[in-house]
Amino acid sequence: MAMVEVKVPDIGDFSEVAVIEVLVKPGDTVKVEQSLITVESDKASMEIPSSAAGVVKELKVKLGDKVSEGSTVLVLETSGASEEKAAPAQAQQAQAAIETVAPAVPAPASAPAASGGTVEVRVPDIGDFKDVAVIEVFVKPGDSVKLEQSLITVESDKASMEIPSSAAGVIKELKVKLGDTVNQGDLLAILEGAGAPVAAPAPAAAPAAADSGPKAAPAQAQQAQAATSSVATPAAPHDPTKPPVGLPHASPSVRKFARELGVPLEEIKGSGPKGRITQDDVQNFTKAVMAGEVSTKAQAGKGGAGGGVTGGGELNLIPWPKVDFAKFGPIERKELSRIKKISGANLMRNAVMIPAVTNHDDADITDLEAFRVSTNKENEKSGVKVTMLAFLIKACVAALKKFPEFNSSLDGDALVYKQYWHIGFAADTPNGLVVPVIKDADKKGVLQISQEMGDLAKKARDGKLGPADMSGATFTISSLGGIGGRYFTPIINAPEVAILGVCRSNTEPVWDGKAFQPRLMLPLSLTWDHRVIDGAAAARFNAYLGQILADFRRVLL
Ligand code: CAO
Repeated sequence: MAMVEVKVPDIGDFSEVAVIEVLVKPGDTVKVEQSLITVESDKASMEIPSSAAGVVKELKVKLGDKVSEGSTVLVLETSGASEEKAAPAQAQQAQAAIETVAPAVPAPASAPAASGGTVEVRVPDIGDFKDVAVIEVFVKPGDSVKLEQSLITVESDKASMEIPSSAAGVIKELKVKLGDTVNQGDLLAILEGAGAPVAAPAPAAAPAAADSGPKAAPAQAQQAQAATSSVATPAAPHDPTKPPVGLPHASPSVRKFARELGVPLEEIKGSGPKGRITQDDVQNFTKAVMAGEVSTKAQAGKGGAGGGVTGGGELNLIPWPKVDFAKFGPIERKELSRIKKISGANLMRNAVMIPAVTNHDDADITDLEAFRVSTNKENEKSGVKVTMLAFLIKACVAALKKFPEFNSSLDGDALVYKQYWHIGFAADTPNGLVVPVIKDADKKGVLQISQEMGDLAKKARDGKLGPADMSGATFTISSLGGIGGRYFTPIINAPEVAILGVCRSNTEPVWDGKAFQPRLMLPLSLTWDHRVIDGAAAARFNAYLGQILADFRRVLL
């Protein structure tokens, strides 16, 4: 047994290229010449083969790393015998790569065509690649192309490469089509317009992963713009539950396109020759995923397609409707405020993740409101106005003490019961909703709570609340009483487990057993997390709250 470091061989001018695929992992047994990683520059991608056989002990690169010739890819544990062969094998492999991409004769420049102002673009020196098939055509007559823009992809049984334009201009005539075979010097296109012919870039071929020998391509290819090796294995039909067969067969530009979209290439069935994945395949796959017609392997693992939550996984929602509103009438677009962006994300999470239920009830606050009004009259000079919300905070503290799970938070499989009672209240501000917190509401009187609430509400409206003013709440009240409404379903402010919504009180006829009496009734809406609280407990909480509000002396009990 011996350890062998497998290094990136001479890959010509391709230095500091990004690792875009890691094809093996520690513990894997690899053969000589088996592809280990794929690297990609902005022009080309190639697979780096192993120079020895053995078991992968340690990976020295990860996705996104940049490597150059000589960078260690991994450490292999080899048997003694194969280790001895490893060095020559490695050398040979490196040699193969050198021969494939080493610098050599510059490719011919584009030749001005006979007619004035046009330029002929021909297949440059592509080494040993003879009669290679055109498998992709990226341009069409009328297209403007830049110097070095890929025009076509050609493919042999070992490698594929994109052929760049040797000049900039507009394509007047395209001389090749899909399925044609081309050789060095063949006319690809006639360009006209802007670009003068420039010393041409020529394509380089990288060694195919499966290319076993130094026969790949001679050195001339160095100036090549685009080279890619790919294992010519047809992509498997899409079945996210099955591991992909072979590596995705796609050109560098398609790989890049897929990577930008986050599309798993190995899950796409290629429609091109030999199962090659085209840009259209990637687009169609993306559309199918977005429409919920297929799911990716990642989605299948989490629950799959099919609308809704399956297998305990995440929501698989259809895309948000995209409407051009301006088609229907004048519009004005305004960015959401910072507060709205932040609170929106929180509300979204809480609405989606909490199995929330809302109980509606009414509390008779006839006497309490009379008491509040008289207290405010007595305290007129103090400047502190006692609000119904302050009474509600105090009443809620009493209910939370009686039903402690309403003052708790979920922590994995445990409930954390808090021994403090900090009550948040939703405050409407010009910039959006904020929730300042009255700390230790159990230790404060209604007057003090009213005063603090007034101060915090002003701070909120002035946009001066700090994080400390808004953190630590154990329960929240959202009061729309000053505005109106009957009932609503507030969203729990996680990690709290319940929230009380309050609407405007109304004088209503209430049957006292003998007759209808006019009573001031306060609508209450309690939303609770069903993972923590049961419906019966919620009904009891509301009933108890109603009793306290009906007779505030109960707070003292
Ligand atoms: N029933 C009847 N009248 C009520 C009432 C109720 N439940 N609650 C308040 N009122 C009255 C008040 O007595 C006051 O009347 P006066 O001016 O005659 O005294 C008036 O309505 C205005 O009250 P207010 O809303 O300014 O004061 P508040 O203490 O009730 O509330 C605050 C303060 C900061 C909570 C409130 O201004 C606010 O921002 N509310 C909106 C909260 C919100 O947007 N919630 C929805 C969140 S979505 O989940």
